[in-house]
Amino acid sequence: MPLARRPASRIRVIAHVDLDCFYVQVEQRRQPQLRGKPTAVIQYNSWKGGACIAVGYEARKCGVKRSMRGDAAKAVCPDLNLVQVPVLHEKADLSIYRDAGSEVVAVLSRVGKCERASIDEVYLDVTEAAERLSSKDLSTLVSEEASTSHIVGLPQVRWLESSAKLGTKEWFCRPDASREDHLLACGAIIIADIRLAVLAETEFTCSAGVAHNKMLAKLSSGMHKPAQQTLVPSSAVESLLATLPISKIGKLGGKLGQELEGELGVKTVGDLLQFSELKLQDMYGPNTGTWLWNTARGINGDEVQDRTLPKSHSSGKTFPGPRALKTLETVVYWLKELAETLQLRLDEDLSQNNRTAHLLTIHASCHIVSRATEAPKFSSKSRPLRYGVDKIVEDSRYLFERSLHEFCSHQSAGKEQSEITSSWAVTGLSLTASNIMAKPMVKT
Ligand code: DCP
Repeated sequence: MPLARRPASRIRVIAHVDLDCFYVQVEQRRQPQLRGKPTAVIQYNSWKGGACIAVGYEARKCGVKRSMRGDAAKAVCPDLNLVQVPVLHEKADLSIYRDAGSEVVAVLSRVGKCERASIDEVYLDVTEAAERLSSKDLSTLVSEEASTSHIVGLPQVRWLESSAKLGTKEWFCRPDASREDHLLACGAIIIADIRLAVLAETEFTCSAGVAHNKMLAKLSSGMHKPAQQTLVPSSAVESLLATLPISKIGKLGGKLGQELEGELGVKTVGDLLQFSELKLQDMYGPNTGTWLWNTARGINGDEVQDRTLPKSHSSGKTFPGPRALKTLETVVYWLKELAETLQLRLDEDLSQNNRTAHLLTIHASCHIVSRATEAPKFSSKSRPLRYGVDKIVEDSRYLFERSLHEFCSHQSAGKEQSEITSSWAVTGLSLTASNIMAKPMVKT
């Protein structure tokens, strides 16, 4: 459930930095002969050439899309270089990508509070650095990179109405800018510089959104890619949200978004503006109602968390088509493989960062063989995490069997139990360790 946090009273400058076609860039750094050539990274699974999980920008120009299998991608782009993710213990080993992400985080964290949001995404709160810069003469500080920033709604920004030819650098340096816009310009200068530092030190390009809160920063980082940045001045928020489909806001992608569409006929974020806070609270509860009211206005009080380490560790594998797991023995075999990888990462986190995880969750995708109608969702289940491969296997097996039992009971109407329990097929399995905390010091 989204949390309606009170917006900060201080003007904040927040960036969302997203690496471009990340796995492809990591592979191109490992194999420089692939640079500039159409390249895609495929999953560990050779069915129809493997699923594309990252597509380089040269390959996108040829029509290759992430949803394609390797064979289909080759058909639209015969020169495509397909690189398979590294493999360990018969499954994808993502450690090179995780480590590459950590290199980038180490550079980005120099400019402000840094939250690692995923393997290739980071939020930065650069308010303090922007405030320090704001007393300086920006005209000498706007780098070439910063002056190529995109500014949402630039032609509509009021001061430009009389002189539409003025560009980004002039917008940054104009003497009558509001304090908000001035700090945003300072943030853009800082982010452009640190993006160049990321490139110089890691060889990776990234794109960024710079705004006054996390929601707007995230929305804008993907607007101009690769290797570009986009700013959202407050004056542009209303028109930006007016046409933005609600699914573009992370927390509105699922059930809540469907309810809004079904119950209120809301399709864009701007459509929400017509409903009072009270009405939204009545329908969706006080917290979600206020969050929706705020979201419609681009208001978001979420703080950038001071976190450069991952929030959880996962180990998973897919079993598409004929590889689906159909017996408990094969599921347990794979639970052991996943548990070994998970335990390795837990050990690494403990020795490097002195952190321990406290919750184990199992997720599975399961369906009923030869059933035309949609099966109920195979529910994820959690329990306190106990360290050690054998214990993780024991606990995850227990959780899997409970979920399987629930799943099969939904199917049982009018059928023999043996027919039901023998007809399931698992196409994806993953174990996640979360609730990670610093290990308390033991007093001696
Ligand atoms: N990834 C994955 N499976 C997916 C989606 C992504 O394994 N279904 C991996 C590969 C990506 C990385 O995560 O390189 C980051 O995903 P993004 O969605 O940020 O996409 P990219 O970085 O590949 O491209 P873009 O430049 O569009 O952000």
